[in-house]
Amino acid sequence: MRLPRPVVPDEDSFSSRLRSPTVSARLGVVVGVCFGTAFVTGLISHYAQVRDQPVPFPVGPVWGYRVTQGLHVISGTAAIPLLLVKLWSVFPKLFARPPRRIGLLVIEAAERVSIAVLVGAAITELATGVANVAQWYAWDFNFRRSHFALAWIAIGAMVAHIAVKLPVIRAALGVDPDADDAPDAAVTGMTRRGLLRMAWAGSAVAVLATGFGTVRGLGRVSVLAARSRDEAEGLPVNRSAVDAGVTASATSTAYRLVVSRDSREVALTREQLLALPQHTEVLPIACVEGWSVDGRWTGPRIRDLLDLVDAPSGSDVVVRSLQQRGPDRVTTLQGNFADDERTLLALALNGEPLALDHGFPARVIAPNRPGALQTKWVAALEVAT
Ligand SMILES: Nc1nc2c(c(=O)[nH]1)N[C@H]1C(S)=C(S)[C@@H](COP(=O)(O)O)O[C@H]1N2
Ligand SMILES: [Mo]
Repeated sequence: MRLPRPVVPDEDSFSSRLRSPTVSARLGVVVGVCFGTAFVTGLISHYAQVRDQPVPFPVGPVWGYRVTQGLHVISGTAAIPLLLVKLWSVFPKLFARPPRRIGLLVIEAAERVSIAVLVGAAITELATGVANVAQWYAWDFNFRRSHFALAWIAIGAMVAHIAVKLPVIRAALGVDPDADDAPDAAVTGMTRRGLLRMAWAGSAVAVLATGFGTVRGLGRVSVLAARSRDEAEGLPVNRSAVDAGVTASATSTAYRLVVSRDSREVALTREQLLALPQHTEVLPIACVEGWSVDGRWTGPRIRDLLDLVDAPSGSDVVVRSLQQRGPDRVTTLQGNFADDERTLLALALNGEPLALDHGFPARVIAPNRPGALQTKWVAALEVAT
C-alpha cells in the first residue's frame, strides 16, 4: 500500500469562518494603539535614563514617570492576547501560493519580509518586556538598549504595514464583521463579534491580573503581578541588601557619606547627616517594571549636601553606592534634579529609620524618576566637573 503524498496546505485549507479581514483589521487597530502607546512611553522611560541629556528630563510632575511607565507596562500587557488572536486570524496567509508574475512576486516577497520583521520584532519586544517585569534576565545583553533599538524596528515595520494595508483596513472597518453570514443560515458556534469580544476580554484579564499590580485597591486583583515578594516599611523591595552584597558595609560603624568636588571632600557619618536640617517629602518609587508606591521620605536635601563643597547650581552628581557589582549601583543625578528641593538623601521612610533593604544608611529619592535611579546604600556624591 502506498501512502498518500503529504499535502502542503494552502490558504484555502483553513476553513474557520471566524477569520476575516473585518476581524484582523479591528484587532490590528487596537494592537496598533497599544504599540503606539508603549512606544511613546518607552521613549520617555529610555530618555529618563540617558546619562547626558541635551534637554534635561523634567523634575515634575511628581507622578509623571509612574503614570507613563505604568501605561507602558499596561499597554504592552494588553497587546499580548490581542496580538496572538490577530496572528491566528491571518495565519493561513503564510500558506498563500506566491503569484506567478515576477513583478507581483517581488512585491509580495518584499511585503512578506516586512511582515516577518514586524512579527519578529513585536513578539521579541513583548517577550523581553515580560521577562524584564518578571526580573528574569535570561540574556546577557543590555535590556534597555536592545528593547529600545527593537522598538524602532517594530514601530517602523508597523507603520509600513499600516500604509500598505490601508485600503484593506478601511474597507474592513466599514462593514459589520458578521454581515456575510446569510441571515437565514443557522450559524452555530462563535460569531466574529463573539471572537472579538473574547479577545477584548482576554486583554482586560491580562491587564487586571498583571499590569495593575500596584494601582491602589487593584493590587489584590492582580494575582499574577510580577512584584517583589520582599517588603519592608510598607514598600516593595527590589534588590535586597543581601542580594546586593552590602549587608556588612551598610551596617559598619566605618560608614561615611563622602561628598566631593575636585579635590574638596567632606565625609559624614549617619549621625552627622541626621544633624543636618531634615525635610520630608512624599514621593513614589516608580520601577521600570510598572509598579509604583508612595513613600514618606525624610532626610537632608541633596542640594544642602552639595553646598558643603560649594558645588555650582546645575551640577550633575555621580551617585555611588556601597554595592560592588550589578546594575544600578552607580547613577547620575542631573543638575535639575540635584537642585530640586524635593530631592533628598533619605535617612527615614514612613517615620522609621530606613530599612536595610530600602537603602540604609542613606538613599537618593527624587521626584519624577525611574526607580532604577533612586540609588540605595549611597556611599558617595561626586560633583561632576
Ligand atoms: N544600589 C542600588 N540601588 C538601587 C537598586 C539596586 O539594584 N542597587 N535598584 C533600583 C531599582 S530598579 C528600584 S525600582 C528601586 C527600588 O527601591 P526599593 O527596593 O526601596 O523599593 O531601587 C533602586 N536603587
Ligand atoms: Mo526598578
